[in-house]
Amino acid sequence: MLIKRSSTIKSSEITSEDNYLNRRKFIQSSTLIGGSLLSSRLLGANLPQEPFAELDDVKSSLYSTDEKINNFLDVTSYNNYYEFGTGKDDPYRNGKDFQSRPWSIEVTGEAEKTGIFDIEDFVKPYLLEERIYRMRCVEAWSMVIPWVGIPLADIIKSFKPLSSATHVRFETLHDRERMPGQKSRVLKWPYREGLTMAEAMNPLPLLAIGIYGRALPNQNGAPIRLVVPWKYGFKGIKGIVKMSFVKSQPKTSWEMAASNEYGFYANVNPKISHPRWSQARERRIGSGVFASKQPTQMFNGYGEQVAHLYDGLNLRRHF
Ligand SMILES: Nc1nc2c(c(=O)[nH]1)N[C@H]1C(S)=C(S)[C@@H](COP(=O)(O)O)O[C@H]1N2
Ligand SMILES: [Mo]
Repeated sequence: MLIKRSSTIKSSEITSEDNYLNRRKFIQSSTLIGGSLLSSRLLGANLPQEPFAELDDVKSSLYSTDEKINNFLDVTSYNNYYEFGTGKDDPYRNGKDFQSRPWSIEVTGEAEKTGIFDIEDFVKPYLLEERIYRMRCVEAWSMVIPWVGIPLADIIKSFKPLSSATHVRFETLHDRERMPGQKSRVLKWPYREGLTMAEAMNPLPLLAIGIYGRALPNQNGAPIRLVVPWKYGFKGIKGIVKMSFVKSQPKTSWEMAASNEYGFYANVNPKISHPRWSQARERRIGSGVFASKQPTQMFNGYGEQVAHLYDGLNLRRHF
């Protein structure tokens, strides 16, 4: 496996969208050779030690959008990650020296299999997928990001949750020295998020370990973070150290901070305004200062895959 240190990656390799699109074509065409992808590459995903290391054996996914992707610089310098500060470039600046190895993930609660797993063992059994998803932040901006990861449903199945489990709950690392933003009381730490079991078992949610075919940069949630493309970005918890199968709806960080503004469901919905701003439109990052905002789509455009999850649920009340 090719491992590159971030400092040895030329900016020409990572900032140009054209290069990336070429690389994507390469990935797609290489997956076609002999139709052998599934047999020969199911050997297991290798997770590199170094930030920005290239990830091997990534298959492209039918769930990807063909919308124009955001460039690497947008995706890695305009972030929300309050553990490293609340400014958009704070995670990029203050997350530089964060060490995401060694790293373990604790799995607890209502499941047959529980325990503490090293990140490498946690992801090793799975084939990596590239999923190009829209991401809509609750702050009314959006991006299109090429994630690399593992479907959450596959990982959950391997732990054999019990029928008593109604929700899955996640926690970010809690360490004020390594995550200096946790010295501020802007949120209650650790950052917490959750999904219903039905949401978690939908094919769309991804546990991402990379972007652009490379290991996740710290500011994007290294070494592993959740991506739930039909929900507001804050559901996509970063730096995950704990996954619990629980018997009731868990309290999430943003709900605890302001339950009238941020609900548990947080489904993207252009018709339900945030108390302080409209959610009808969004600014696509990178589209230019003078570009007009584009309309926000119900469920961020993923309704075909997820609308059935909410049959009979009052979305105005369960926002
Ligand atoms: N632990 C943690 N996870 C987090 C956040 C955070 O502050 N802490 N911010 C969320 C918000 S509001 C958004 S929009 C996305 C942003 O992901 P990105 O910076 O990779 O684009 O991460 C989410 N995950
Ligand atoms: Mo967000």
